[in-house]
Amino acid sequence: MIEKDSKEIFAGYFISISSLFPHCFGLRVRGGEFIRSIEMAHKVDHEYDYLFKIVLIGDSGVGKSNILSRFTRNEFCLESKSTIGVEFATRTLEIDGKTVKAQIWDTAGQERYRAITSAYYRGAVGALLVYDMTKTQTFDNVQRWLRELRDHADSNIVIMLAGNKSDLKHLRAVQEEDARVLAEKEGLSFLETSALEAFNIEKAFQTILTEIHHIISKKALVAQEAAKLTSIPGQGTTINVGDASGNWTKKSCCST
Ligand SMILES: Nc1nc2c(ncn2[C@@H]2O[C@H](COP(=O)(O)OP(=O)(O)O)[C@@H](O)[C@H]2O)c(=O)[nH]1
Ligand SMILES: [Mg+2]
Repeated sequence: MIEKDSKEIFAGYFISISSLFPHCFGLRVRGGEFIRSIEMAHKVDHEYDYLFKIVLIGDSGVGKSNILSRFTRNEFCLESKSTIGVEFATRTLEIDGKTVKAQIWDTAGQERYRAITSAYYRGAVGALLVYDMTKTQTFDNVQRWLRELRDHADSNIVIMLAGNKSDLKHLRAVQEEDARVLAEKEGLSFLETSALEAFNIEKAFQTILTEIHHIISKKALVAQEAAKLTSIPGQGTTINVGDASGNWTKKSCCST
């Protein structure tokens, strides 16, 4: 059911972007990729090993929606399109030889009113916490967003801090080193990104997804070892890669 919705949102979003925003570009920069993304939207369900929900958070205007459109459709939009709400967009990619479908959730501008509901965070196994490296205030608010994650998200959530708009070097207000120190202190991964130049966007999501995959692989291994110790020979074992809240979704058991 979720899959059907995602396709409808994906298609609707594409039409609105191309017809309403002539300032948006990137659609035909890589024609092959554009065609491929359309094909991917119509792929038969369940052609993946894992489905991971990732949430985008951070102050309004830092570039979350453009990071999402760059990653899922290779688009960038100069005009803010905060009035257009999209629940999530997806992209499927290979991680450690597994097919992973990333379901990335974007706010529809609720962050401006500090009104993101706990439903937004529910089931998320990864978060991209974005600040604007030309605006100190957005970096200062990172702590507030971390508190928000602590209050609403799973405690094992994988978090990456992203200093976006790295193309605006002459306007830099947040030093890379300061962000690196904060990330280390809080146990987060960190990258500077540019949705405009498509810099480190791919790497940011790859890093989050790989880290999540490593965590579930370890869990599966531990479960396997435990099962070996307790199972009666010849009866087979069951590997449960999910946690109590069912966050870690394996195709064969619980993604529909
Ligand atoms: N120069 C530059 N501008 C960006 C970048 N990412 C987003 N923007 C611009 O920043 C504004 C806000 O972006 P948006 O994605 O709507 O931010 P959101 O409110 O966090 O979703 C828009 O005018 C974008 O064009 C970037 O990497 N570089
Ligand atoms: Mg937005």
